Amino acid sequence: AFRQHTGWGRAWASPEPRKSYDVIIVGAGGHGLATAYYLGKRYGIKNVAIIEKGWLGGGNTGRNTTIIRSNYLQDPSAAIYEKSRSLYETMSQDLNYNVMFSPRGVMMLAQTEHEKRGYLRTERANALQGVETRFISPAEVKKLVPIINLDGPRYPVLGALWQARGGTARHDAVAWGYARACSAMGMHVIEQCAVTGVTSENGMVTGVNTTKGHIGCKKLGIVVAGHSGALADMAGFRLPVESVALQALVSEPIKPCMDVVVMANTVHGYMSQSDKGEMVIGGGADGFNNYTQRGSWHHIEETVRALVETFPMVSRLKMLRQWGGIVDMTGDRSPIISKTPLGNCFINCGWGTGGFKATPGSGYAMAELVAKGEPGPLAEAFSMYRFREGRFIDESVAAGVAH
Ligand code: FAD
Ligand code: PYC
Repeated sequence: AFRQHTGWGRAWASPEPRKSYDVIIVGAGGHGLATAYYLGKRYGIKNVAIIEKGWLGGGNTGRNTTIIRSNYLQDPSAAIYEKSRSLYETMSQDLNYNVMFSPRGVMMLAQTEHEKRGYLRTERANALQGVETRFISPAEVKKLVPIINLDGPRYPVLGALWQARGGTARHDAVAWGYARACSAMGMHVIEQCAVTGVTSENGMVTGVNTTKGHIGCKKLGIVVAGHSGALADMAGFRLPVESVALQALVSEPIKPCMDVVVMANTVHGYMSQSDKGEMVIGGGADGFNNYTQRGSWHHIEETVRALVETFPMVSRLKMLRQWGGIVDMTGDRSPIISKTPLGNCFINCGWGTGGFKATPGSGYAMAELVAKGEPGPLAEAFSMYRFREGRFIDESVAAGVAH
């Protein structure tokens, strides 16, 4: 007789909110959950609520194309992205949850002389930073990616920046694994509860108004990606961040044909193959501010047209699904992990098109900031006040995705 699985417990509890907590984190995406996880694990702070307006991981965490790499140019970026990449290596063991980390290698194609010079510079910077990357020849590109067309009609492949230890992971599992670990530490993950206001007294945060009533806190962490501007507004300050849509699409599943990740940043397309066989594809971000989680039609067309030049086989594929997420873009394409003008209120945002790879490192650094009230070495360069002081961390090339 057919028997269903039985006895499967819930991975995380669904409690009603308490009157107050030591720490409230707004946003149960990967970054918010990772912050809570490290607050408990590294600082023993467990009287924590993570408040989510929708469902856990339903924001950009569950919408991204899962590329993990740390081949950035500037020292503070290389430090935090490399820390993050290394945390991915042990994440499944740390959380006892299979996040399917697949270090299959990531390559960024150089398709103009300018791009080639840029990647050679990054290769040398990475060598000094202890990040293993290598500029490889067109012949090596072809060996790693047999389906590529090196002589593209507009842009030939002149080589690539190759990070063998980069790769992908299962994005939902990252959120679910952290949520389970937080719940097991006694933290409250509160879904379907939107924060609608931030309350304060004498310049110090006292709590949040939510669709489930007021919830008090001693410290507040705002980790809401594309909605950071809205939350900052509630807390009484302005952020140098814009919100735009970034979209992705997947093809029908096909036989294994490409076992590395390829980004073609000049033509605005990138592609990997999922374990199911779908080709996972993305392009540039929309050029106008918006909060719709879908993206514009012309971007899909431009992305696929660009990829067809480099991967002619794409022209034979049927596309199955398309979706979008709202990404939070700073002017220097680097994140913000910062104190704010409101006392005991901290913000983590600005990861833009590239924060999935940063999830564990970001949580690690944000937890230190929230616990100690001051940034540690990984976060200190990423203060929001750098925009006032002109200390930009320019990563417009390494961000990869055109914006
Ligand atoms: P989110 O997962 O968006 O979490 C924020 C949460 O805050 C959301 O769940 C939201 O519902 C919640 N929230 C918002 N407002 C409120 C409120 N008022 N009250 C309560 N909760 C609220 N990065 C990479 O490194 N590699 C990639 O390959 C990659 N590809 C991408 C492809 C696409 C199509 C997109 C959209 C993004 C991509 N990114 C990629 C970027 C990456 O997804 C994000 O930078 C990262 O996931 C941000 O994580 P987060 O936890 O901060 O945000
Ligand atoms: O940051 O590597 C990245 C990325 C790839 C696709 C979207 N973001």
